[in-house]
Amino acid sequence: MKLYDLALADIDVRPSPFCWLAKFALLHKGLEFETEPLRFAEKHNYPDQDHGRVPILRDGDHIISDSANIIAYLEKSYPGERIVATPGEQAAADFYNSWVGANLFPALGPVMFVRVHAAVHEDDKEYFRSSREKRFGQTLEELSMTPGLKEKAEASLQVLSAPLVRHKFLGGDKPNLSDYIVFSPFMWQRVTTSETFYETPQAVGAWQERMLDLFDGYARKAKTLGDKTAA
Ligand SMILES: N[C@@H](CCC(=O)N[C@@H](CS)C(=O)NCC(=O)O)C(=O)O
Repeated sequence: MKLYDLALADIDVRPSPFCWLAKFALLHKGLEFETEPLRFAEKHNYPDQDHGRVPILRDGDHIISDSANIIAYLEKSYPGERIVATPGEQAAADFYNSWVGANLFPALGPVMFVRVHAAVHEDDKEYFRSSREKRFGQTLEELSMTPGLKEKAEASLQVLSAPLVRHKFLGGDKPNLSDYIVFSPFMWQRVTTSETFYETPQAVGAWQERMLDLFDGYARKAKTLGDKTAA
């Protein structure tokens, strides 16, 4: 199996939160896979030309685009360990997905885009800047100066700490789809910058460490920008 994964100028640095979600799903299933780095401007190399986004999974003759479709495909094709086992777990994952979109991405994104831009390949810089500036109606630099981002992040993480004070994972005793949905944006931040923008509640920090340790430390070993030692 091959997962097409977004790469920065250093092709071993893989920031995409949606690609991280797909990688966690594959790891949870215990499936062997390799990743194929793709840069933004390499649309001609994307296996699903109509989609133009990653993650994309190739499994034999099957090509599946979009992280949600990839997860549904894996659950259907590889029963084994469920990523989401019950309708109740799915309902919780749907809530966390909505919370990430409404709270976490808006708090992290404005700070991240300018840093991602600095780290993309030269051929990607114009595309990345113009696509994001068109989407948000501001320059990347203006976005990064959005007032109140620290407070927004900290208020969001207070909400997240509530379940994590009482449970090891959002899935309870073990991680499930909710954990992967929420942790993937933090991987976007981790691989792109080591700067600290906000205070992390203790329960959230401890959960993040547990997430980094999963699957033989797969996420912890991921190469980060400025990281000369990681695999
Ligand atoms: N809904 C899609 C979103 C995928 C997505 O937005 N991927 C971004 C990387 S995080 C991408 O491929 N961007 C390429 C581009 O902006 O041209 C999913 O869940 O897979």
